[in-house]
Amino acid sequence: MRLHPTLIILATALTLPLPTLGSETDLTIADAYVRLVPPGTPNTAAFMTISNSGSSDRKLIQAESPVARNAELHTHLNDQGMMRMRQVADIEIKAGAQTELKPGGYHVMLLDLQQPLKEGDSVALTLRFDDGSTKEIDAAVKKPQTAMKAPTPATHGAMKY
Ligand SMILES: [Cu+2]
Repeated sequence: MRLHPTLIILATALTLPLPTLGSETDLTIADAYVRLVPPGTPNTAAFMTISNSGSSDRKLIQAESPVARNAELHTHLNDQGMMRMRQVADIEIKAGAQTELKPGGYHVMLLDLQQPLKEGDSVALTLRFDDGSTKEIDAAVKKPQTAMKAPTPATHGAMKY
């Protein structure tokens, strides 16, 4: 029996593995939370663990949230014993590794809060990565970790922008 060439091509195409749908599925976000701050505090920060199961390095390049007028990517630097925040262009998540955003390190800074946040509230965050993919997550508002070793509790609030 002779198969029509078109049928052969069709049959071959059907047996090919499905194309991978971008690298969006390579990234997973866990333990996302937003630090509870006293009412009237203009800014807060979001923390999370980002895991990259893919084979190429990824970068978090942008964040936004409806609760804040602006969101920035920040890190903390130890400047002669003083922990200072600095804006960074991106936060890298190496292939096969994970990057923790945590107090005293990387964080998503939420600037100019549009509403007071209560413990247990859920804050929507949109995270944008360098491959063009985005992740929508919900972060619970939580009290600051007692393990946080900031030199003064007011470090975040006292920062000037
Ligand atoms: Cu910050």
